[in-house]
Amino acid sequence: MSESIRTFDAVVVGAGFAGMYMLYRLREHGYRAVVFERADGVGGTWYWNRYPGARCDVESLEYSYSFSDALQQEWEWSERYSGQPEILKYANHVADRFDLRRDIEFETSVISAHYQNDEANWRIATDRNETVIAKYLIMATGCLSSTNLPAIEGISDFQGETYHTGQWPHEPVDLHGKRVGIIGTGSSAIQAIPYLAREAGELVVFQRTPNFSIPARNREADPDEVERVKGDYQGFREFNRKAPAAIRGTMPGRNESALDVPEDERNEELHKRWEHGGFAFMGAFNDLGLNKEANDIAAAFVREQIREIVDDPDVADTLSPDNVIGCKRLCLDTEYYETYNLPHVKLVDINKDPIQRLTKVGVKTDSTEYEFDVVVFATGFDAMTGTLLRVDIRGKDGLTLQQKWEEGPKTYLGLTTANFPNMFMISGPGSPSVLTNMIVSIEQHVDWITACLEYMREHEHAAINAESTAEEEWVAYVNAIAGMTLYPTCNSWYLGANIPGKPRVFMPHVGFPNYVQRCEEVVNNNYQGFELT
Ligand code: N01
Repeated sequence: MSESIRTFDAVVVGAGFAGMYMLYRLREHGYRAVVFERADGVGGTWYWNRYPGARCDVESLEYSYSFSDALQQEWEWSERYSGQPEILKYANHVADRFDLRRDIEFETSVISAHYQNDEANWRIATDRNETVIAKYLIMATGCLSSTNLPAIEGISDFQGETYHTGQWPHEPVDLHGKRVGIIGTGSSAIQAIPYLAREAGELVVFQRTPNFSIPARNREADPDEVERVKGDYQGFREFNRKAPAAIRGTMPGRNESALDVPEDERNEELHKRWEHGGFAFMGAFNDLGLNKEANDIAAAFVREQIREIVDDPDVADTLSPDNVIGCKRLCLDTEYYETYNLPHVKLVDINKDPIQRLTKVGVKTDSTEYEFDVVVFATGFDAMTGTLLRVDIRGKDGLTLQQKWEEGPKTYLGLTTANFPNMFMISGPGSPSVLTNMIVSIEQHVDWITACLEYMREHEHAAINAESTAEEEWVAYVNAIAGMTLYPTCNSWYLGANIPGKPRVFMPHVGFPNYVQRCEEVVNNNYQGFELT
């Protein structure tokens, strides 16, 4: 019996916020599409990251879809910053409301996607032993979806429970009275630690690099603010899209250099923003991300707050970063620093006392063997490229994406990569993605891709392929903008520096409005930089 192969106009990989909206638009325009999703539900990042305390740090009224006014009017967020369960509920609501599930195939991973030159389409294989054919391959696989488990010796020897924050179990994990160790102090750990400390009998935090964290000051949603925003939601969205990171928050940025403001006024501004909470802190002055001297002022202010909050001066010192604030992703917290005043919480600086290995009973450092019932890895992700490179993607003439990106990701607009025709990436490397409100960036990419597909249909084009020169110029441009900021000055995951052996390339595009403008120029110039056949 001959194998029957299903064919589609488009295959979308991933049913997070990007994949769901992509499906909605494809259907709206009459394309036959299927979404393959490895999980058994929608939500992407919010499906996987269920660790205690997981919460979005973009305010709820902004961190939501704008494509349907009915949706944004009817949905009620309960808090200033939504917790993971509420965001996942929202994702499920969107899937039901727009009847998306009938075209999503869950518990199905795409393992390979090979471009067929002669047919100008993609042959895509899943782990269900199925092959499908589609003209378009759309990777909506997320920027932070491949977890990073460090190569610490003895992980499999440990006889207690181990968890990764990015793959937290769906059923509640009982930590009551248990001895818990946590490795890592990034955003996930900084959110989880206060919650773990509430339950654990003993909590030991292993820190390699301290991070700057600003209080989130989460609270219940303010009905007056909700009413005001819903009164002109589209106007609110448009205004936010013009902000550098497409996030406006509830306190406008101040358009003045920190160096031009007298010291007492400077402190007052920083205090006001520390009390207000959230990313508004970095909007205190317009050069905190650009000028080291200005940045030092804000960094010193946060160190001062840490010293005030944390009782033990040595612990405060260990928690105080000495690098550029905002160079690594700024964290938002609820009582993170306060947690270190609890008698059952201990901080271990693994620069001074390195982890040697995990043992049967716990974690062994140079000086001590700590015994645990549970070890939590809050060790982050192989960001931006990890998930794309785990799929065997082959473009023209069998070129693999792994070969092509050996020295780092190369894309045109962060949406396409040369010699992989008809393949799109939503929030791919080289696009603003993780430096913005992700949902705004996702919507912009999905709308751009949809318009491109419509253009191709109208002009009867079989394939779209980025030109190598356009791509080289784009990569150089993305690097040049990053080079104008303080971002490249530290070992962040934006640079791939958290993964041993990963090429060191600054991956996201800095700035949203300037990026949108470039994307529009490309379209207005008949898809400049693309070869259409
Ligand atoms: O991961 P991270 P994350 N030995 O990479 C440490 C988004 N997010 O999951 O800094 C010991 O930031 C590592 O140490 P170092 C957000 O974009 C958003 O916390 O490399 N330690 C670091 O402390 C965020 O940036 C939200 O020296 C090791 C930690 O593990 C991104 O996700 C919430 C180690 C990893 O920190 C990732 O955050 C949460 C080793 N071998 C996350 N390897 C919200 O929206 C790594 N570490 C709220």
